[in-house]
Amino acid sequence: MVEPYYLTTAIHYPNGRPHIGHAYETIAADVMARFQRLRGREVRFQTGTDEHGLKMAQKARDLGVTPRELADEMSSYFRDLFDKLDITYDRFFRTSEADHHRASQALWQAMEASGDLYLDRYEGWYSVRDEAYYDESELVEGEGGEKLSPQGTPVEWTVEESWFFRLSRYQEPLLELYRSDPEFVRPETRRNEVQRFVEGGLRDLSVSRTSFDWGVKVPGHENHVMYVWVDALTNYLTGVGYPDDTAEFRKFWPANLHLIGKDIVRFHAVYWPAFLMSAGLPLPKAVFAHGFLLNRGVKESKTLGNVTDPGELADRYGVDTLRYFLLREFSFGQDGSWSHEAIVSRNNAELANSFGNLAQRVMSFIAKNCGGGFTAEAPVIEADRALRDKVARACSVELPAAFEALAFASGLEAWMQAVFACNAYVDEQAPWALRKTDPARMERVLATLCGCIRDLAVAISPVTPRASAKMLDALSVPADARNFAALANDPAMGPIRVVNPTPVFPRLELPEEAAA
Ligand code: ME8
Repeated sequence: MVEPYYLTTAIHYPNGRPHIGHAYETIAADVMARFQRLRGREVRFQTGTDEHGLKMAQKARDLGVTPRELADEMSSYFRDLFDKLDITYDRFFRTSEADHHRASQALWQAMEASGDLYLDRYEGWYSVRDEAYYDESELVEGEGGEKLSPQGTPVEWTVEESWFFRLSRYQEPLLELYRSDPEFVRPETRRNEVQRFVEGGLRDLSVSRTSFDWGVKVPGHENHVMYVWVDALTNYLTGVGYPDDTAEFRKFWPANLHLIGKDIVRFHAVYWPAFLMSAGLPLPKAVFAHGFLLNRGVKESKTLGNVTDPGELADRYGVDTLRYFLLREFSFGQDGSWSHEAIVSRNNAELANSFGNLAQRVMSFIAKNCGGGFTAEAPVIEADRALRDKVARACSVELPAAFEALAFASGLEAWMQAVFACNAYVDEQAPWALRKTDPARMERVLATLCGCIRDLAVAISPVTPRASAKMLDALSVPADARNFAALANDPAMGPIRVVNPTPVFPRLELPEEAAA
């Protein structure tokens, strides 16, 4: 039986255009989705936009449009961006869609049936920017003495009739969850953070609002809309058919992975499992929080004028290069700082000069000098075997183990070491010189290299899907042989046939404004 694999990104606030952090998270999730498909799993991959809440309502009011108009326009920019970045989502989720309202109300009713919801009055601090309630003790002081959330955003005192969720009941069950399943929240720093927060005691959570109406209505109390995080988190259930489609739901729920950023761990690792426990639903298997991307060490913001359009980066440097850079440059789970120089030098050193050049030199030589193909007859010698073993280990063992653990950068490092080994082998074996002296040995060397290039192109294909597809086309590798099982079944790769090889990783120049 094919094992299903369900993964999600956070759903993004469409109160503005997408930024590089959105691209980073969604690319990482797409790499994971493609990687799992390559392993033969049946993948369900969901991303989308989180359209309700006060932040959206206020932004729409400022712009003089309705929240729905704002959501429709901005959500389309996210979708366009993800299409441009070759994101293979199965559903682009929008929380304003009708099935989602029904699902959120069903989850609400399940929590109500457990006796976990009650009506009261909320008095406390709220940050519209974070869409989060904070305890007085969590607030910090701003430069002008004003109160700020721990994320540095403004907070306002809020007094409102509200439904409450009995979060306090779930303190022990949550602590037990973190103890019994250390993989539930990763990386470890985030797990420790969450555990400390829960150990500090949990207060019941305000889960509805009455001061605005842009949201999912509370069943039976139509003057209340659900707190935006209640419906936002429910998207993970709606997307696999909750509450109706039980076959699909049973297949994909619980999710294997919620991939999110480090600022929203509390919602995913405290509130979300508590809601699910209350509703009697299974918990997701893992929540992984990645770090934040900075622009030359500085957070991008409109006031600083350093906001980058990720679509422009993709146009300028190529989608594959951007995807590779984002996963290769930073250790996943930690913050990272990007720059134009870093993208260009990573591309040139690794993709263009090392992998691209290797593939193009070998394949264009075969196209020109070997009539496009041959079957190598000369014996395999120790140097050939050693290279094939190293490349197979990197591509079929080391990279997959690292990707499975979301350690993308170290998986790519193992892959890069294999590319370097191929280039060293070309220098040592000098196949071009063998053309006159020992053509049979030349064919064996070239065949060894073609097998390695195939493995390398398949293994890297979740990260650089376009370039890998072109290389594998040129190597005449059938579509159904571009996966890990095929590499294992056919390690030697039989007859060589090369068709129209073209360079897939051009060298890049630093744009003038970045070089200045
Ligand atoms: O938090 N670098 O939406 P969002 C890396 N709607 N990741 C970043 C980032 C940066 N500079 N800035 C933001 C929300 N992110 C909610 C989620 S899920 C049920 C609801 C990440 O648009 C952030 O951590 O503010 C989050 O995972 C995602 O982008 C969407 O952020």
